[in-house]
Amino acid sequence: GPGRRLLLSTPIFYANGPPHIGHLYSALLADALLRHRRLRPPSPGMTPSAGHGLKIQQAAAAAGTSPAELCERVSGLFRQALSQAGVAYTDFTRTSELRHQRAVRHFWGALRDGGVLYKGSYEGWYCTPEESFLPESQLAEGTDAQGRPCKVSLETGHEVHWTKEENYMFRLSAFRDPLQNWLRDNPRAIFPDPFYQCVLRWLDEDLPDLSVSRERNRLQWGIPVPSDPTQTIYVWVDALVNYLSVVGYPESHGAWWPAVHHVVGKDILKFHALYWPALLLAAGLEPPERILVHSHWTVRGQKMSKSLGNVVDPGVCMGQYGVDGFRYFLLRQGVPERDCDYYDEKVVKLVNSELADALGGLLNRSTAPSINPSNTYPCFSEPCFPKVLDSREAGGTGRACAEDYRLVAAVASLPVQVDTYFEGFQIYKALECIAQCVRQTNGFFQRHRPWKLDRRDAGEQLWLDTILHVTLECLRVYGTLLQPVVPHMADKLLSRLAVGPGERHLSGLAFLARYDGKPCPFEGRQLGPDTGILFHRLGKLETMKK
Ligand code: ME8
Repeated sequence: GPGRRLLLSTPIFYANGPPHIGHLYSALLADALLRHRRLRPPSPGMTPSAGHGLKIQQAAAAAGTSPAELCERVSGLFRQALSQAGVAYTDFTRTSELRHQRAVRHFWGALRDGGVLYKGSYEGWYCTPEESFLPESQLAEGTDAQGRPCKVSLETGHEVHWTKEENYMFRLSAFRDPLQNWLRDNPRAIFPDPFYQCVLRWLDEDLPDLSVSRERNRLQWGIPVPSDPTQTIYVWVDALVNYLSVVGYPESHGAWWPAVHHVVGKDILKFHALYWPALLLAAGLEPPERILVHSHWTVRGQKMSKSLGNVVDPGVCMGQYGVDGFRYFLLRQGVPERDCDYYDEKVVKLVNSELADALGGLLNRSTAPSINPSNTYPCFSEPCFPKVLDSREAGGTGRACAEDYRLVAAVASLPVQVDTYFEGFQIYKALECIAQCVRQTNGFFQRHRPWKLDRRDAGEQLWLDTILHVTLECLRVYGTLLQPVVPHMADKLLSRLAVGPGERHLSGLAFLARYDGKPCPFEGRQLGPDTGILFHRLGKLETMKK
């Protein structure tokens, strides 16, 4: 239930290159989920870090620096991008931290004591960018950097190398039944459903044992195997245990574990949905409560890659579209079930129409001095908008029409709808519903032409104030619900409506209380100062980019 402890994590991004919009997307999903939870009674959360492994060791060598120096610099870039984006993480962990290394050594000990490790000679095709041995079925013919034919990974196209070494192996093959049982008992453990089905299919296929260490002479950048310094612990075991070290494993994780939700990209689903739960079970712990999976961002139809030179820098985007504009775009357009395509024109079009015109325009029009000269939260008049549709044609005093009642019903049910979508990891649907309600409210305002009403006429004034009251009540709901996605903009909106810091929770929302015959705490209140346009319309791209 709400208010209970929950650890929300993002992947522990590799520190071998700067952040891009895909990384930011993962972090924003986690951030919005967490912020949404906080709209209900309070609870904490965590986020990212950097890493160990061959991939980083090689990236450092290529950059003519040490792995430690590279990690330091790149993790700084991640931290900076996340802070700029307003990702409100409570913990930014790095695998280089002492608490983490202690946790990994302890975890290794638990695996060893559980009898699930054995030493074996391992031979196979190794793909360094994926930090994995790949079976023949995962290979294809390709070419290396010099254009010579070579074997490559079917999935990522990266070159693989024949590698033979002594490794510690983890008896993954023994965990098919436990994993199947876990998934059968927890049909929502992996979300959205297509990914759950995908993991079930994997479990029907081969489940070979997993190599969980590397020879020290090949990989120095990592944690040595306790009691066997010739071996380094496999980077994925190291990285995954980070989720435990951050909650105080091995001493105090009990307060959290397994109340953890991992947000991950589909590229690392196998590590999180097969290896990680199996390793946890082997170490005497429960699998994570939920794994929330999202697909990838492509750029103008292409995979983002350094070699194509099309990597989109989130810092540049936030500079161009504003932090909130960019957050809104990624969360409104990103659909976890499928890959989404990024291009600049799409961002401009979306934020201009939904944030600047629809939402900003509505606030602007309904609080303009010409229409609300006293700058107060206007009063609701029950006879103008009786609880039951009572049109003037039918002899009643009500001025509201059937569409207005539909608007009120839609906004009244919006918080529950949004809550359901957040719970179901469908933030984009929550935002779509809000955008739909904003459009309906604009329709309501437009339809009744409040600017044509005359304040000197007592009857017209009551109706004018009622229109404004309903509009501001709608805006108050949108501002409250949008806080997890566009925190700065929502704050600006709510401050303008004089909604205090303690009145921004979902519990006390009480939309249109007067309509239900209850007092409205906002009526008659002085509105907050006009601090300017809610969201500045973005100009043509050419002029912005110059
Ligand atoms: O895999 N679209 O780190 P990593 C959306 N260190 N999200 C994307 C993306 C894209 N095009 N590209 C990357 C690692 N991501 C390991 C994780 S966790 C114990 C260890 C996001 O830096 C997505 O979340 O390669 C993906 O899973 C993650 O970045 C991979 O980050």
